[in-house]
Amino acid sequence: MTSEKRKILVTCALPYANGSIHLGHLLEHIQTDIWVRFQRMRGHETYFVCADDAHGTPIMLKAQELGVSPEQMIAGVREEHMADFADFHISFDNYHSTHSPENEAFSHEIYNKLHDNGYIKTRTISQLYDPEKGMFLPDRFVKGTCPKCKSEDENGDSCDNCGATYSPTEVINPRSVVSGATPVLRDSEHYFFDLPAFEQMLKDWTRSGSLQEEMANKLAEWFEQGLQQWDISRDAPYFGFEIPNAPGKYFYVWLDAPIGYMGAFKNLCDRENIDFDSYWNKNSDAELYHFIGKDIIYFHSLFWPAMLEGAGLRKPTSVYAHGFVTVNGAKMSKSKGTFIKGRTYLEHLNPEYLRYYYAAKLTSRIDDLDLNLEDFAQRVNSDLVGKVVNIASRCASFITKRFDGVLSSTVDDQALADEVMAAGDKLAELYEARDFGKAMREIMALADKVNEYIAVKEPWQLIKDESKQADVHNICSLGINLFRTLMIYLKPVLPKLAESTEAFLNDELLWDGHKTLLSNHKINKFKALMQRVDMDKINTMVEASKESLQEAAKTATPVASKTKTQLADDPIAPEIQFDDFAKIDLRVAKIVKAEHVEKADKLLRLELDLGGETRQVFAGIKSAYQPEDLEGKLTVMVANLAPRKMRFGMSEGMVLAAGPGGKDLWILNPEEGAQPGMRVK
Ligand code: NOT
Ligand code: ZN
Repeated sequence: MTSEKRKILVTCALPYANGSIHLGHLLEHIQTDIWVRFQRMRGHETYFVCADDAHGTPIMLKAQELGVSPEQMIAGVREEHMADFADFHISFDNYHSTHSPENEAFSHEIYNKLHDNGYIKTRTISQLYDPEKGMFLPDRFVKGTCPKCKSEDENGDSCDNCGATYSPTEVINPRSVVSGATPVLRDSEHYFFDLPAFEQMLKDWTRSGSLQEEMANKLAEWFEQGLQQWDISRDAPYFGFEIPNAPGKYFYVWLDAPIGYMGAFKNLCDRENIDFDSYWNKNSDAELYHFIGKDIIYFHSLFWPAMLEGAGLRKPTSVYAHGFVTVNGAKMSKSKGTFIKGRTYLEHLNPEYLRYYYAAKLTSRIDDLDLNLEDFAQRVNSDLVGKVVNIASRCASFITKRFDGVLSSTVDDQALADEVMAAGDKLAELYEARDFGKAMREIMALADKVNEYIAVKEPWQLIKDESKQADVHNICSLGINLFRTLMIYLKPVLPKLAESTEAFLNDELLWDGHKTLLSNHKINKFKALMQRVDMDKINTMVEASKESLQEAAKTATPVASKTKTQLADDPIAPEIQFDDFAKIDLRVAKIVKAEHVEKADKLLRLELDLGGETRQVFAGIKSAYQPEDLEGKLTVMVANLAPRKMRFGMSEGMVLAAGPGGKDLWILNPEEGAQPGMRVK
């Protein structure tokens, strides 16, 4: 199978350059990295590229809010993303940016070809425009009353209350999330890509390629609904590339994002002298794969192949979609601490634990994947530490202490050795098909067999018998050898453990090495190869993920800060039971003292009288109140919130306020007659 050398180019979806990498992104990057490492091990010429997706309105606005240029912001975020991926051992050959000269050149080239071939249409459309900010508003930057159920403060394109979807122009009392102004309708000429012209080609591509079954079904649904022309232009101000011969018009971020795959590869080709065209020309014999999440199938299986076809380039060999990550059975949640950033994870846990757990649960299908944190600890401990590494730790010391560190040349149990060595072909098929979960189960079943073999042979008993020394040597040598074979199989998943294994075995783990055993071979002293997962560390990580949100609200660093738009997107808290509600002790409190806090730009220090008891609370309401206006006022506080140590002192509760933030924030103010200390019910 390894004889025929393939040329393979692989990509992951490009993360947006305005947020941190979290465990959801990492599913995709780990899945792809395992596949890529496997292909490389098999000797295929494999390139793996990715980039930050740097354009669009949210990125432009976020940079404005931070008071930096978008170029500065995306450069900082890219550094952060690259460090996160490197620490999870994601082995990109290049990590570029869509805001690059290569990408601009390709975007222009492809657009010009589409234009010359008649696939670009223009027409005037009417859209909501923020007269104060002087910009057109994407749907998510409009809020207002739902036209169906009349629920207030709903999204510009859909209602969280009744689930209706609508056009932002139908929203009642719309307002701009950017400035608060009432948007007006305004005409502008837009550029469209003629997707329907590619319907037959796309149908053929769907059938001919190796698309996942679920993806082919999804496409069939879309064909049935009818393909639409795609709006690819946005008006200035926009952070992106200007459209050739269309002053003031920019490519919509989703046009140049996939082209960013080419830009990232071109940048690598120029650096390493790789023949770019042989990968992208219409008759290329190279394979091209995009690994993506299920939410962006439309872009990759309709727009992208159509754009490529229209520009006279090759189409992807396949697009592989995966599902979403849930944590402990639910959507990742900031309040529960299960919205875990890659960096937070790395501060507490070994990245290979996550690589293994994801591998163990991945299939080739589009199902969601649940990261159950207890199961995660249990699985890693039992499989990696308890099964695989255990083989080496049971056998190694005999070899070093008794046999000079040299493996014997006699195979003690040929049938067992053959079984473990023969599994390589099946495992290669499973890796190739992205059936990693099945591959991990096969490998662990083999590890069980090897452990059983050692347990039955009991070398630790035999060693006491002078006449059995050769047996011990042969048994432990086979144990070490089969540990090596298993580590060859696991190397795409666990590159660091494989590296330490190579140092220990004094041997490079190559895929074809699974067919042979080391004989009369000197190994090095065994050092512990992997620690057990500590549940306490997991709990600390979850706690830290809860905190990082509060930190984020306080300190405005480019990636951690919450922008207005993120606030607007904040998930609504999940439904709770009465018991949960009853846990909150709400009290009337009188603000007896309020003052500025030195060096804090959002906080006021409040002293609150709870009817006999005084509490200190730091409240983030400085933008809305002068301290002197607060003194003497009644408000409502959460009285049983665990005290929290802040940079400025202890905060012993929380006062309740309403509003979107900034100047628009009002503390709750009970009517006169309420007394400090009274329960709020
Ligand atoms: N930044 C996008 C996202 O959903 C992914 C872009 C992938 C590149 O996070 N493009 N295409 N097509
Ligand atoms: Zn509604």
